[in-house]
Amino acid sequence: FADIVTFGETMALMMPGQGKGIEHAKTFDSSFGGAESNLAIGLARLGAKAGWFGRLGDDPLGRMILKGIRGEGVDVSRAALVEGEPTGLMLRDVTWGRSSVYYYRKLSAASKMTPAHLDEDYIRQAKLLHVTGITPALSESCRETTFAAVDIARKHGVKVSFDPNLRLKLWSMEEARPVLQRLAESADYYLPGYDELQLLYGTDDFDAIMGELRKLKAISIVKGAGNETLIVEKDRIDRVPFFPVKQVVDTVGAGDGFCAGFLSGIVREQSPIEAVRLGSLIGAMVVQGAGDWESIPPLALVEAELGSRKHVER
Ligand code: KDG
Repeated sequence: FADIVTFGETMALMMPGQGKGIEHAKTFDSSFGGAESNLAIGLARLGAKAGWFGRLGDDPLGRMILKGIRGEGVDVSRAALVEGEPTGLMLRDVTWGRSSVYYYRKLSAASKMTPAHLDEDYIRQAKLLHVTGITPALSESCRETTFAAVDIARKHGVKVSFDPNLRLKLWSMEEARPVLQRLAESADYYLPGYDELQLLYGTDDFDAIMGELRKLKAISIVKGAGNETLIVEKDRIDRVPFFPVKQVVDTVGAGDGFCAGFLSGIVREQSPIEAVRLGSLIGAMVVQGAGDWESIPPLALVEAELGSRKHVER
């Protein structure tokens, strides 16, 4: 069983070797990624008991993914390999300094998830359930499943965290807005990026955005407002500066790494400020390596890093 439970689609991830674009590449590095399993792997590396579940095809890619997530120490006891349904795939490249993602995931095994695939006891025994805005973008039944999982958590007093992970390649802003709002309203911890909030509320006005967040019962952790993270509560805003980054290699996965750091702090009963500092540090380390989750650091490295930085409370 796991203290932090999450679920969603994990896809095979192919990236061209030798820094070429997909169109001209002859060889590809093979890995996998998905916001929720990236988070679960991050949590496991940081010493938390994390569980991930989802549906994968019973095909070579699905088996590669399941072995990979299990091998990182995540509990995958509720994950399923489904015969006759494909595993989703994504390709990613960087051309002319711009990173692009291409999805091949319509009708994947993951997109066929329904509320019947949820194990109520598994969610009930957790301290926290984490959901993202990617899962409800996959299909109508995935949307119902996301709401059903949140309802189960609420019913049993399990805390809920929510990262909107807005993916406009999967749905339009108009379709996404009411779903993401509803999930934000049910969350205890809401982890949007500032750019996502600008799109969600259709405004650049900082005070208006903060006003919207203050209506929520959640503590909002707003990533990337300038070079800092904001912790927004009803009556106060705290600001935590980003950690310096020597060289940005790949920004994908940084938000998931941040979330892993933050939630691992929260389940260890750190204050939101301490937990955000941990998240920030992990985010800064993740952008300095390639891949979605490969460069999430292990706990020992994080502790060494924190020890060398005086402004971090311990
Ligand atoms: O946060 C990183 C994710 O975006 C990536 O792993 C792929 O889950 C993914 C998605 O659906 O975009």
